[in-house]
Amino acid sequence: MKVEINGNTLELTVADITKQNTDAIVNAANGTLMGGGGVDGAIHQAAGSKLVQACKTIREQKLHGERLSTGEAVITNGFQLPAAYVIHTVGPVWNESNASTLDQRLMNCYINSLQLASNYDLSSISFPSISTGIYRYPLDRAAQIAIRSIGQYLQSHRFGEATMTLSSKDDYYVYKTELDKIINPT
Ligand code: AR6
Repeated sequence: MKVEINGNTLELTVADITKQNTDAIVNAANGTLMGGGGVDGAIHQAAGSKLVQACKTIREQKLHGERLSTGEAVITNGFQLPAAYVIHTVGPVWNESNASTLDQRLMNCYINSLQLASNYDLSSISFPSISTGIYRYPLDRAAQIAIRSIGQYLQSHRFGEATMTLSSKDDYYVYKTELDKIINPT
């Protein structure tokens, strides 16, 4: 499914994000930036070991040894990936008692990643479903935040193509439901 928003496009697809040849792919990382399971593990595996070296340099030089905060984003090359760049962001770990703060941080993941891509003059980006795997965010809630955040950004910027790259048909239909809501508000 592909929709036009203010001259930009927002697409939903079921695919392996490590195979996407957009200018950038987004990694659902953790604050250490040292790799992990899920999509993070798959991206590091496909990019090769230079990716973790680049992340180490960011930790040392840009973050002065600190972890990347939830909702923030940094950029590296894509090395062996088809995508030229990887934007690493840290989604929130779901915790029902703190939902509205976490929602804001999840929104920041999408907005900060798009902003960083724009700063690098990139015009296409692929996102995974941030926080809905190991970080256990409720899928419908995360999908609504993702679609609204990307939609808002595209509404107010000249960007290009944003793609949500989903790992299953089930996820796809949840995201499609949220995208249908912003195209045909009732
Ligand atoms: N392509 C597209 N989507 C994928 C792929 C892939 N190759 N592999 C997994 N997914 P998760 P999180 C989907 O757990 O919840 C890591 O250890 C997956 O099915 O990767 O943000 C990090 O280091 C799910 O729908 O990310 C962190 O510690 C979505 O990607 C932690 O996990 C996100 O699932 C981050 O957890």
